[in-house]
Amino acid sequence: MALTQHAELNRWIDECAKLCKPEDIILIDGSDAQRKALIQEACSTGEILELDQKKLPGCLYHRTAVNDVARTENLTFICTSLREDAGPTNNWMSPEEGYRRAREYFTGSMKGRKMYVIPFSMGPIASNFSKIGVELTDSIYVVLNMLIMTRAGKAVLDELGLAGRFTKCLHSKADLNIDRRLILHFPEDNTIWSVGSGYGGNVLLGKKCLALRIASHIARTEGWLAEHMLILGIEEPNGRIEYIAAAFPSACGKTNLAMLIPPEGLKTKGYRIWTVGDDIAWMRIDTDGRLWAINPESGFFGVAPGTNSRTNPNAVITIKKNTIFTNVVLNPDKTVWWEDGDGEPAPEGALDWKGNPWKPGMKDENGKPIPGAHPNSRFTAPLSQCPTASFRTEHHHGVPISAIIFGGRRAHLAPLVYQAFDWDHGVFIGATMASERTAAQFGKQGEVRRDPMAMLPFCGYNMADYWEHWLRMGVRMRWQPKIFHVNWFRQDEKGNFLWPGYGENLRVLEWILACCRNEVECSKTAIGWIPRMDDIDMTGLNLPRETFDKLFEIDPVAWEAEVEGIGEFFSKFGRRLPLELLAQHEALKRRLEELKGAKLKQEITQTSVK
Ligand code: OXD
Ligand code: MN
Repeated sequence: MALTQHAELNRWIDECAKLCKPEDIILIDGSDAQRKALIQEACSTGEILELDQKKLPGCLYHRTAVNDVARTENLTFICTSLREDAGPTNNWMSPEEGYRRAREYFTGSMKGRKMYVIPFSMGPIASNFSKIGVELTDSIYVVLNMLIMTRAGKAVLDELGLAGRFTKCLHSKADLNIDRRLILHFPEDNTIWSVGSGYGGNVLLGKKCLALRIASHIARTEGWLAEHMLILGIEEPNGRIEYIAAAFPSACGKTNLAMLIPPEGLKTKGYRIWTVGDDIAWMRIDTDGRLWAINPESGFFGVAPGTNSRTNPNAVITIKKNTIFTNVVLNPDKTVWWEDGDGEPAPEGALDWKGNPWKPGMKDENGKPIPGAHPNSRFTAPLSQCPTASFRTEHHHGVPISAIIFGGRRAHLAPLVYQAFDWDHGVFIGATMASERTAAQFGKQGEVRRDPMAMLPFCGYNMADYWEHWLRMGVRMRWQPKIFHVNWFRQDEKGNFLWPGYGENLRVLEWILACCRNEVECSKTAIGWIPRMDDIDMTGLNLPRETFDKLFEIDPVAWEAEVEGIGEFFSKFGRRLPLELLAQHEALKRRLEELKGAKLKQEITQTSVK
């Protein structure tokens, strides 16, 4: 009997089964009974371990293969007929080559295993915003994660009906061999093929692969935006809620910002934070001419190390139950631990993320500390468990966006916050945003990595066309959100952070919303509008005047080097680069020259006065 009532879906499942040769095909219906049976099965093979069900009810533990702990960008490809359509920032392969190479790895890859068919919806089922995908996988770990991260099961098949459109997502762990691993996107076929990996970002195909790479391509043709952004609501005591969407490169604290707790000094103002999403935003222009956003996901796939009651108390509560922990320390009492988390590590009997006996203070042969949890170890938890989860996550319309924020990690260059002069300037700011490598990252420290709109690894087509699309979206909106840039990571000469970050960031968000309501006047600078000191509420913070000044210093010489770097980056895109961005680049250059001239004049006057 056919597995579903959708003829094309049945045909495709058949085709993939012939290729991968599973011993059985199981349709994921979304029921609790089926989920529990799968957990039992995965526990019996050791794929998953049940944690202490009293201390961590519903929680599970998993380890990935040692060489399979992060997204493998070098093995991730956009497979379009024309190389130029993938653009200079993506790895490209022709669809013929992609299918040919991956087919070899998929051949017989599910022998002796089951193939699970997961119908899933990105976004609330039946919302105009949402997209349906079907993932075929040989991993129960993937099924259990997808049940948290997406709306999955029979209701999605019902919505798909007899002939609905869906993204074909095929995944097999195969032999987890890094030399036979590929993450392929075929935007022209609405298809994703991922083989040889078991790491979330490579295999939860609804997330980065569908909701960003494939969705960004679809969004361009359909006239909306698929972005690597958190969505957050800020409620004032009068009940008014304004929503912002913010893009930061991976590992810059998006999850923390999305669940922010108002700082002590602002508590009396009575703000309340609503978390809509921590990673991905799909945004459309509605009939009111405004930009509305949904979070297509229904869970968090967050980085564990660094998550604690100080940095993110809401996350700590969120992951107390029904959570899957991956590559963290397993304590002898079947609880979990990670670096910079809460509590002390178990003194004896713990196992590290590789499954080796581990205790605090262990060092390798070079005397370097051996981490117990992998730095990219993760928790997968339902969004609904977050104490600040927005009541609008299931609303089909999503939430109206008042401000868009771009953020980078710059030690010296970028001020704490500045506002774009207009939409095109905001697109330029997003297109040129960058971060400096920290000691924790591979590569030369301090090196600038451009990560436009935090989409560098996630844009499914030519980045120049993507900017063009952003510019056109601005023209189509009657009410454009205002665009800002923030930098929580500015340092002094000694390398100390100038801004405390975390909950204190609300002070900056408060200013941003005041700008959106035209309630404050700003100071004009060469790079954008910055706040006047009195307009950022510093109650209870004790930030000295000179620190504030340093946070907003604009050094024309450093910015000149930045302008040069931007020029080099833009030159990669040749004639496809939108003229509007070239014009913005020229205008910035001109404003910086003026600033340099003015500073020089000031210095000369000061010297002659002395
Ligand atoms: C993520 C990422 O996992 O951006 O969200 O890498
Ligand atoms: Mn992300």
